[in-house]
Parts: sequence; C-alpha cells; structure tokens
Amino acid sequence: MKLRLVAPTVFVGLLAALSSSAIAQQSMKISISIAQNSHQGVGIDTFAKEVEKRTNGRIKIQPFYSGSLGGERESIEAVQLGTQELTLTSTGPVPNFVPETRILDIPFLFRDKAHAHAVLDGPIGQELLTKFDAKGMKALAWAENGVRHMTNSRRPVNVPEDLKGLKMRTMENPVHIAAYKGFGIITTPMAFPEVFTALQQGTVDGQENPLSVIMSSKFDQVQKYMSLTGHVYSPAVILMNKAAFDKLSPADKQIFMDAAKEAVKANRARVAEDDAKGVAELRAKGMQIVEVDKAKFVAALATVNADFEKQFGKANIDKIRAVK
Ligand code: EAX
Repeated sequence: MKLRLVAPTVFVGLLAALSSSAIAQQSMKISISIAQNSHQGVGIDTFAKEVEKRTNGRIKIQPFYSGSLGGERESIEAVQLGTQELTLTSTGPVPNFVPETRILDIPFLFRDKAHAHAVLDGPIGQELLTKFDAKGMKALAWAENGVRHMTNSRRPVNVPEDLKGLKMRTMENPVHIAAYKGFGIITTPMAFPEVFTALQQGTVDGQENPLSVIMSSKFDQVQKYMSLTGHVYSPAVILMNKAAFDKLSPADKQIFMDAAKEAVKANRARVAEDDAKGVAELRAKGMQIVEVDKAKFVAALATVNADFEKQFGKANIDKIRAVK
C-alpha cells in the first residue's frame, strides 16, 4: 500500500533528476581578479548569460569575482592547465605566457580607445589572438580594461619628475616595468588581489589603473592623488582552455565566440560609462585630481621608447600607430 503511494513520487523525482541532468550537462568556471560590480564583472556576467541562453541551459558558466580563484597570472595558469575553463584578464601577466602580446602594452601606443579597438578588432589583433593556441589556450576575444592613470598617497604628480622615487605597484608586465623605471618610479610588481592592502599599509605609495578599476576597487579610500596620465591602454582578453574549446561541437564553438562578442560589447560600454563619470565621482569621494600635460610624459619616455623600437621592431610599432 505504502509502496504504491511512494513509487509515483520517486518516479517523478527520478524523471526530474534525469531531465535536469540532461539540461545542465556541463558547468564551466570563468574568473576575474576584480569586483563583480565592474566593467569586467559586466563582461563575464554577459558571457555567462549568453552561453546559457544560446545553449538552452546545456552549458552553465559559473562566474568567480575578486580574485577568489587567484590573481590574473594564476587564472591564466589554471586555464592553461584546464583546472579552470575560462578567465577574463588584463594583458598584465599575459606576455609571460604569450610574448608576442608585449607590444600592446607599450605606453602611449594608442591615440585613444577607438584606435585600440580598431587595432584589436582588426587584422593585427586577430592575428595576435591565434598566438595563444600554441600555449594551450583559445583566445575568444579582446576585451577592455581601459586607459590607465596614476594614483598615489604622497604628492600631486604634475610633471614626470614628480614620479621620481615614488614606490608604485605595477602589474607583472615586463613592458610596464621597463617604462615606469624610465619615469624614475621604484617598481614593485604585485598580483592585483594584494594591491588594496599594500596601498593601505603603505608598502607602496601608489599604483596605476583605469578609472573602472580604481572605482570598483575603492582605491579612493587609500589614495589621495590621481594624475590623468593616460599613460597606457590596457587591453583585456577572454581566454579558454584549448582542449575544452576543441571539445565543443562546431555550433557550440560559434556560440562561445558570439557570447564573447556580446561580453566585449557590454564590457566596453561600461568602460565608456566609467570614463565619462569617473573623474567627478572620484573627486566627490575626496581624491585630488591632477590634469597633466601628456606631451611631457611622452617625452620623458624617449629613451625607453627607442629601446622598445629595437625590441619589437619599429615597423611593427608603426603599423599599429598607422591604423585609423
Ligand atoms: O584587470 O592588475 C591590474 O592592475 C589590472 O588592471 C586589474 O587587475 C584589472
């Protein structure tokens, strides 16, 4: 008697379990090193939403924020190994994996974001994306971190000479480190999740990042001065473990590429929003904002730039500069 009552329930339960496992066949992780409420958070949330929608829930993307799976270098390593399928990362630590990308992080290379988009979305950028293949990664798309500005807790930086002797956290990026040394900065490479505490405790005087990162990381709480140096455009990239990508059906591969495109659209739109309101917002939070004569900062890097031309080939740099 009891059995007859229980059996249908068990049966229905079993059916539900079966069909839900048929729907959610696969789950993948994607990470960023900064907060969810950011240009990168919007990017990976959009990616997750689009993949789930376009696969009718067959593939679920789980987003992880604030470096909870590690900093950017660690995330790239995890993607390479396949312990994590996806990450969205700035190009900070990328040259340590794909040296060809170093050229993108040269200071004052891009005139503005539109120029950067034209290069990254055009033949030069698309060719660079293929360089990740040999390193066990499929680069789905270039995304955006933004135009970087300098902040510190010591003094207003009006001219390049004011940077001399400042101890600044840099990304683990060889091109940035060389350039900032050229300014006379004492460079301290550090993974992003450690930066807030390092600024708070005075381990370093300053750091440099786009307005989007400065705002979403609340650096205004630990940094008094910001100079609008716009010294380098910081690309980001959506990376996937190559084997995991190769395992997808052709239709799903297309879905991942299309979802990445949507993610980049949302990510760049948020950067545009942040850049439009960032200065006013950070000023309202008490930061002292310094407008600088950019030409002086460009001039201060003349020697370093001559060095980059030798390293990367003047023709290659000129090719990027010439993109309209
Ligand atoms: O990707 O490490 C950095 O300064 C990056 O700009 C930040 O983590 C966002």
